[in-house]
Amino acid sequence: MDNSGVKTGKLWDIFCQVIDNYGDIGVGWRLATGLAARGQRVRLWLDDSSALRWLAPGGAAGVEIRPWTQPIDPSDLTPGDVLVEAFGCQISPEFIAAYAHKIASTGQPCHWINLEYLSAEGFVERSHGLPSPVQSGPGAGLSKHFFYPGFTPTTGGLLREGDLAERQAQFDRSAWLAQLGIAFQGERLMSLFCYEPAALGELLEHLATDAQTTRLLVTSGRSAAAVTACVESKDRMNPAWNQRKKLSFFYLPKLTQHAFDHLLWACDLNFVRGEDSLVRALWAGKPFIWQIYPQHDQAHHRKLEAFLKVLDAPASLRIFHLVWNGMSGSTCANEAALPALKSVLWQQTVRQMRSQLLQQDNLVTRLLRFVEKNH
Ligand code: TRH
Repeated sequence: MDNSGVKTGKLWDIFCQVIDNYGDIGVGWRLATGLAARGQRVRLWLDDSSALRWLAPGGAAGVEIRPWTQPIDPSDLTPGDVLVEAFGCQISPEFIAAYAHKIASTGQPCHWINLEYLSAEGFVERSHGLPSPVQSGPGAGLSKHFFYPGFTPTTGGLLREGDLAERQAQFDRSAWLAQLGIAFQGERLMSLFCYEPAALGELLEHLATDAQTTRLLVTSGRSAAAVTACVESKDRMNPAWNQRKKLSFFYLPKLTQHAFDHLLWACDLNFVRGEDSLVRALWAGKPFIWQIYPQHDQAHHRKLEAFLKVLDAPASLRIFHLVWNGMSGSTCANEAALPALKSVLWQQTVRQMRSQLLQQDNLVTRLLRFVEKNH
């Protein structure tokens, strides 16, 4: 047994489909390694594992990556003890059939977890842990259970490694920046991980005319493309927009998940997006702005409001989030100036939420306990 009172050594099959961006694989990988660090054996089934080449090039002991082919190779139809379907993916029917057969023939309990997206909305507490009987298909008669990550003790919690505080305490900012080739001279550092925020142009404009010098560390992919497009357009329309060189850019390579943490720890303010980097920004304890993953039906508006409430965001932080997420109808320069003006207040807010969250068990502990308790 480990210190959660949980028996060790179950074999987990985590199924994860990469839709777009890096969130699904990022969370799937973190969950897999978190379980492995707690003595579990994990097979992570991925339809596209290519992002792991840069996100986690070294792999991890106890985690085996399996290609999720359609159909699954018959020789791979050997289910373990726990089945996790991440983010509403549909586990292949042949694998479910093999799992149902194993349960029927060995009498092992059914541990079938439906891992949902992170949200601060009220339904999460109500829905977390509920059973969902399977009515049809090869799993008919079995029951899945919803597992909702969340920010309160009655949800599934947040992913957080056991050695995070230790790593953070040992982090050497200057050495890390130097290793990346960033000639740091005391300027304000901001990281940028975003989609295509409408207020990006205004923010750059403000930073270019601010009294303080800023270096923007731009992550690769969509963020870099958005910044490049913005800068090109400004250079065309008003070549003198950054004449005083108050704003400079450093375009980052793709970072490992470990190094992505270092980026957030190194900066004075972080722009993050999606799901996993939001959680990492919370653990970093630095002021941050979150661009939520946009949904067609605008469901992300409610989701963002719910998070801002849980964060107990002061008005300035709330306003900037609305602007950054295109929800205020305004991108005026005054609002774009807020990150520079309010960072102390924002830091206090983030620190407060962080210290509350650190008192709660992490997601892996809760999941292990949930699996043991439910059967
Ligand atoms: O990439 P994302 O926008 O992922 C999104 C969201 O998770 C969203 O909820 C989901 O529905 C959608 O994908 C399909 O943002 P997120 O969640 O922060 O994931 C990014 C991951 O990539 C995170 O684990 C950090 C990691 N990362 C690195 O490891 N190195 C890097 O250089 C960068 C830029 C990111």
